[in-house]
Amino acid sequence: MKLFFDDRQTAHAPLRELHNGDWVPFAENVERPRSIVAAFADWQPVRDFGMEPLLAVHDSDYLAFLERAHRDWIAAGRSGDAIGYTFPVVRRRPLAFGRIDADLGAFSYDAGTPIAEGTWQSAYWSAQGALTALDHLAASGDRNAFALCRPPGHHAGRDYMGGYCYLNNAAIAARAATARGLGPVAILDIDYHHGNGTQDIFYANGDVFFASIHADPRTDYPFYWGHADERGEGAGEGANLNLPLPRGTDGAAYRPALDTALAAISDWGAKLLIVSFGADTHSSDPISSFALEREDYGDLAKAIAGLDVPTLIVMEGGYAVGDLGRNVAAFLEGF
Ligand code: OKP
Ligand code: ZN
Repeated sequence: MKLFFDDRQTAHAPLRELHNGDWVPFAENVERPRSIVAAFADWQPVRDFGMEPLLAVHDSDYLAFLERAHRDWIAAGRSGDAIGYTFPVVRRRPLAFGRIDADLGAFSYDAGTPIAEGTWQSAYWSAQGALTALDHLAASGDRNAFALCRPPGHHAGRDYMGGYCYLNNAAIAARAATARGLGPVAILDIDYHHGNGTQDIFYANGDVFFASIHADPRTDYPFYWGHADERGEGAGEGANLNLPLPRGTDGAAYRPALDTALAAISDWGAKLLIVSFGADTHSSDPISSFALEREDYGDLAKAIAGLDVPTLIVMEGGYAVGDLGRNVAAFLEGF
C-alpha cells in the first residue's frame, strides 16, 4: 500500500489547549506524525491540487479566515496561538466584525482548536495528502492507499473548526471522488470520537453515505452530535448511520458494530470507501476510553477489506504516541 505524507504538515504546533478547566500540552502534537512516519520505510510525495477541491467542501470566507487568523492574532497585539473565548449559542446573523476574537468564535465550536503560525500550511498539505492518495487509488488500480492526514479533519464542518480539525480531509476526498465519477462514495469513521464535521457536511446529501462507530456522545466529545437517531435529512435521509458504543468497549464488543456498518455500506452500493481511521480506540490512548488492542486493528482491517471496494484510508486521531506508529502499521498491514 502506498503511503502519503508531507513534512509541511508538522508546521502546525500549538503549545497548549484548554482541557477540563486548565491549560494542558496540546495532545495533537508533532510526535504523532513522527511516530507513524517512523513505522514505515517508504513514503510518497504529496501533490498540490490547489484550492478548488477545498472550496468544494468549505466556505470561502472560512478558508480565508483560517489563512489569516494567526496574522490577525499577532496584529491584535497577542502572542502564541490564536484561541477563541466567546461562541455564539447559535449562529445569529452574518455579522462581520473584522475582529479576530469574534471570528475565532464564529468559525469554531470549541476552545480546544488553537491556530498557530503554521496551522494553515499544515492543514492545507494534510488535505492535499488525502487528494493525492485518492488520485493514486484512481490512477493505479491499487485497492488501498493511506494518507497520513495531520492535522486530522473529521470534526471540521463547512464553516467551522473544532476538535483539532481545520479542513475535513475525508470530506474533501469524498467530494473530489464524486466529482470524478468514482462514486457512490461511503465514509466509514472509526475514530473514537464521532465525526460530526463529516456528518454535517453530507447530512442532506444522498450521494455520500456516512457511517460512524464512536464513543456514546452522552458521555464523550463532541456531545451534540453522534446520537443514534441522527439519520440524515432530505435527500440524505437514511444515508447517515451512527453506532455509539459505551466506554470500555473492547475488540470483541466493537466487532458487531463494525459488521453492521459494513453491511449498510455494502447494501448502499458503495464503489469507493473512505475510512476515517483513528487509533484513539486503543486501550492506551490518554484522552479516550475504549479498550481495543493492537491485534484488533488487523482484524478490523480484514473485515473492511472484505467489502472488496477500493479504499482510501485517512488518518484522524490517536494520541498514545508511544504506540501510535505500531498501531497504524497493524491496521494497514491488515489490508
Ligand atoms: C479529535 B479526534 C479539549 C477537550 C476535548 C477534543 C478531542 C478531539 C479529538 N481539550 N478534546 O477525533 O481524535
Ligand atoms: Zn478521535
